[in-house]
Amino acid sequence: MAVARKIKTLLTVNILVFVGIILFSVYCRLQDRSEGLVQIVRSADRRVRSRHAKVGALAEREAILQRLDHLEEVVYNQLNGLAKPIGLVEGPGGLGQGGMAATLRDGSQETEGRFEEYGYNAQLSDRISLDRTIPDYRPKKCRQMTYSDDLPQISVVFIFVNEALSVILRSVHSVVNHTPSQLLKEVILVDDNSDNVELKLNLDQYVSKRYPGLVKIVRNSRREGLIRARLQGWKVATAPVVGFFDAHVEFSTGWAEPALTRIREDRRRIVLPAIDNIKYDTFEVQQYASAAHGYNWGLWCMYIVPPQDWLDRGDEAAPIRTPAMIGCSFVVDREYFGDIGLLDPGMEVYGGENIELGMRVWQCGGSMEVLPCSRVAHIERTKKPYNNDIDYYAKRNALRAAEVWMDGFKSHVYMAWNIPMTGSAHPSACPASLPASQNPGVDFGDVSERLALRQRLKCRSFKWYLDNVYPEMRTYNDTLTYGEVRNSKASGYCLDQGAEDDDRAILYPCHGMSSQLVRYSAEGLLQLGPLGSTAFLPDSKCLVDDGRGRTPALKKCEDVARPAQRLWDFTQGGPIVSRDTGRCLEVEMSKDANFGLRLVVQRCSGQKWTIRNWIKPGRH
Ligand SMILES: [Mn+2]
Repeated sequence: MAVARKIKTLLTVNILVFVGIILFSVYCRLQDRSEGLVQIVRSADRRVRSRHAKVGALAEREAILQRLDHLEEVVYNQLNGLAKPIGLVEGPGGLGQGGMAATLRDGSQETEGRFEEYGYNAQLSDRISLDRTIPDYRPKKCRQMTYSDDLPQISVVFIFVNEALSVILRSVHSVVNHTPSQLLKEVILVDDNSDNVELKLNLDQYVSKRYPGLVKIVRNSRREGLIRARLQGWKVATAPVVGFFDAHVEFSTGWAEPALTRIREDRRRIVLPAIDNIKYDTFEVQQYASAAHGYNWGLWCMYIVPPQDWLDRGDEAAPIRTPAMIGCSFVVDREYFGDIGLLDPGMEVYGGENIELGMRVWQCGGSMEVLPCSRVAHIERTKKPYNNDIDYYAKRNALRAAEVWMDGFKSHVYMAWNIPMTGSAHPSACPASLPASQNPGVDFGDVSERLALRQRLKCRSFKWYLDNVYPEMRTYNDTLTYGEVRNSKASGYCLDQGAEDDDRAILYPCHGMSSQLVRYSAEGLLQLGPLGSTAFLPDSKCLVDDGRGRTPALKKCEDVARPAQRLWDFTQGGPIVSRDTGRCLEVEMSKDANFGLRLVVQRCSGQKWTIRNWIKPGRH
């Protein structure tokens, strides 16, 4: 209590000082030089500044009077505390200050429950001030940079569904506290139909009193998913630039100016503030290394090493070219975003839209970059909303991106997800012999509008994009067939890469997941395991008959002593024959093997193999 009283007293003293300053400024008819005033007088400040351009002395006096009016309200708010009645904390100091790790003394049952609900320690969040500071992790050089004072304004959009109120409000406080008031036009909160009642009335009342006129709330009357929620935010945004963020972020000092500068220089740039991490359990803020945002062939995003030319340049503050984005933080010219087709509204929930935007902006004449001088800390939640079905949506969304933007390379997405290329949209492209029951029929919906968009924007090929923007990606264009491989003697069992470190293929009950993905190439390689995707990940290994024992080996394809040892003849429904030894890959019954089945190379006895999917009608 004593501490609370001290803080209250301090605040009161502060406020009295501000009142003094402002009265003094009225008296002297000074120019509006309120740069140093803290954020509590911010919204009044904003009103003044928006008129700053061509005001006469009269208008200015009026603005100052207006500010005084508002100040009264601010003082009231501070003394009474808007956060306190809803169980939250405002103001400087306290737990987690400076981005330090925090803990609760009373780790109660409730903590557990809310952890489950949100994927972070919401109870701890409630006790951390909405105004806490976080470390400045910008490269040193960024702190010396100066920016033009006529940068465009930004609307900041936060999207959420069932998020802790304190976490949402900290995102809001943080962006207001760390964005120059004349640059922050508005904050838009898009609620994707949350169930939680505290996100309705409490949130409404709080922001309307705390940030009158600054914060807009948009509520979806049904759950649209985070992709369409962002589009709702974009629709109501009015500033020339829009920033889209998850509602579990905190902004670093000076995050806005470099981003707005880069966009003003070239409106076709999509700028990604660099991401640091807020730990989900302690809310400690940790610096992440400089990274670009890439993805694998399943179109799932991941951090990747920055491009070589960026590393060679040795300038930590320089923008990092990136093929795509993680998606929790991006800033874009509002009109340009509309011109290039926003996010694909035909995608569901989330996943894939972030990759699709990367492909699209590059292929259609724009660019995407991570900006190390602009930083946002983000909670990586242990649990995300819509978790149960996210694999299905990610798959479906990936196929939409593949069908529209990836030309011949779309086969890679089908391979990565082990989906036959016989989807509803392409009945003509496939051999007719695949039983319908084997086709999971992922319906990716109608992409005709997106294809028309690509035409209209006269966009480049995916090949161009890979060569110029994502050269780290491995390609598998000579693949003939893919999917799990079954032997006629052991139904229900599939070829499997087995343990990753023992270099031995096995037979295992079929599940069609990554360890059972097999690709057979035009050259004759038989590769097992997930697609290697980028050069940063290990590639799948080659099945090898080295002619010595009866056990086939799994080796890195480039490590095979004699190339012929890794080549096989394989026809659908026929044997798998080593081109080097003429032996066949077969299954042997064996009591001491797992499942009583052993994979061997031996004299051909007529066993037959089938593989699930094929791309090109070849010799099989
Ligand atoms: Mn997030």
